[in-house]
Amino acid sequence: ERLRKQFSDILGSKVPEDSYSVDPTLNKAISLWSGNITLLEIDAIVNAANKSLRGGGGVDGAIHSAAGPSLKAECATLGGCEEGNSKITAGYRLPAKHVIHTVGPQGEKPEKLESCYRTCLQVLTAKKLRSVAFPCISTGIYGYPQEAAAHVALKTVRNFLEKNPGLIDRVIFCLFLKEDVKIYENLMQVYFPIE
Ligand code: AR6
Repeated sequence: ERLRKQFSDILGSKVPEDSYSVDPTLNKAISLWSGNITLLEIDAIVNAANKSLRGGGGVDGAIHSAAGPSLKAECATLGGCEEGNSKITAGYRLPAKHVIHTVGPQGEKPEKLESCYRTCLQVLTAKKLRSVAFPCISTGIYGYPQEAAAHVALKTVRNFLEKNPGLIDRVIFCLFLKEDVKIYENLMQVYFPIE
């Protein structure tokens, strides 16, 4: 209750119903980082793609240009991807070993966005990969409100890590925009509290 009070001072009415326990092991696995996701040397970076998996603008365009044409060639063999689902490829010229392509919802559809984060983590752990970086899926061209999307992202990652202990060493939230840095810094106190 004390934590809820503290959060509501910071967050106004947007305090989630669930309250999250302090868990230093989970906290150690989470990083916020601001910059270009294509620079990260990590097991997998997530691409905010579209159903065709044939490339596009935003982070999708940046990942395809940095990875080179072999990425498009592999994507073309995958038969597209449904909204809320995720498919993995190699990273080619990227420093990341793999790319997990996920298709976010257009507009505010929390169940679909949650499914993006969850299926990315499922694909990652199914391949025995241990580190991943997420961009803020759907919050650019697809128009999902940033703060609402951050709640979904943090909640889904927290729940997955709790249910699947020991499988993932690091989850990086890659925050390209200053507003997202602020939003995530605030919400970390809710989903990954330190005291
Ligand atoms: N590194 C990290 N984050 C980035 C980068 C980057 N290099 N570039 C942009 N972002 P968006 P969406 C951030 O629009 O909303 C494409 O055409 C950006 O600031 O890339 O899911 C696809 O093909 C924002 O915070 O993805 C789809 O058609 C976040 O990445 C459609 O856009 C997501 O913005 C998907 O739209």
